[in-house]
Amino acid sequence: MLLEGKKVLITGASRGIGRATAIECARHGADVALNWFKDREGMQETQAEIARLGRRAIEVEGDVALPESADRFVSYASAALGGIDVFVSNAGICPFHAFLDTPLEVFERTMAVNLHGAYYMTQAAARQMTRQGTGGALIAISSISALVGGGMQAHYTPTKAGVHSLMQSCAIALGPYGIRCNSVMPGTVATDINKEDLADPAKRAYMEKRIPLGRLGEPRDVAGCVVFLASDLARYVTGAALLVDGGLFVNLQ
Ligand code: NAD
Ligand code: RM4
Repeated sequence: MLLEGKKVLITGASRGIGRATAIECARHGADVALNWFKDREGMQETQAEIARLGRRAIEVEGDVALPESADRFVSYASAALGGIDVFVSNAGICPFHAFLDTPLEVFERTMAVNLHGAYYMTQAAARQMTRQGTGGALIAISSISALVGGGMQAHYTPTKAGVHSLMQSCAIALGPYGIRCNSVMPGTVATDINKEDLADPAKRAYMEKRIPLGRLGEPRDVAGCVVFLASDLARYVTGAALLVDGGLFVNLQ
């Protein structure tokens, strides 16, 4: 029970890594607030699973790309739960596309959701935490893609490098308030975000072969690491990044 009595807010919590993180936080004793967008059914499944664990899961709909969603989520959730201890910026999209003909809207939407959304949400959470004066933990779901490129991801990888950079700067800005800021960098985790990309058996087999631990990641593999960074076990960790990739990054040859 690493998060007993903590209040945790998570964006994009209706499915995938966000859902697994919400559930893992609840398993560790936290009450949670779920931001979600369009996917009511997924959000309700997450909520039901958390209720089964005997914890509270409140929900607030909102597109993270809109600055007003951040204030709404943070103010509503902190009022309902009685404050915030942990904020996880997870919501993200990755519409795979070749670089040379990526439509402007695809680039702009990816930036708006993944990077601008993370900034608005992180800032709103940090403002609330500093008002409370009780410290806290901010965690961004970055990616191995912050460190290495992807030929079909030139509009996506800069957003993942960007959110890690955001955590580094926030670690400095918010250290004096006792707020720790870190990134988690998942490798390739099978979720809806890459379902189509990994539907090609040759691509899937290639990815699996490149991972020293021999399998793609599961959302729960990432969730446990978020719980660690959110917990007091990581009380002297700030400005750091934790790769959660089964060894993919170091596998050159
Ligand atoms: P997913 O598609 O299963 O989940 C994404 C979640 O974000 C969904 O709940 C979706 O509804 C939500 N979302 C999308 N746009 C939103 C918006 N505008 N506002 C609010 N919520 C929104 O994918 P996932 O793999 O769980 O991705 C979660 C995060 O993990 C993303 O930031 C992604 O970049 C990152 N990541 C994923 C992988 C991977 O291999 N799956 C690897 C590294 C990093
Ligand atoms: C990740 C990484 C994975 C990809 C997902 C969509 O950041 O690049 O390999 O499948 O994004």
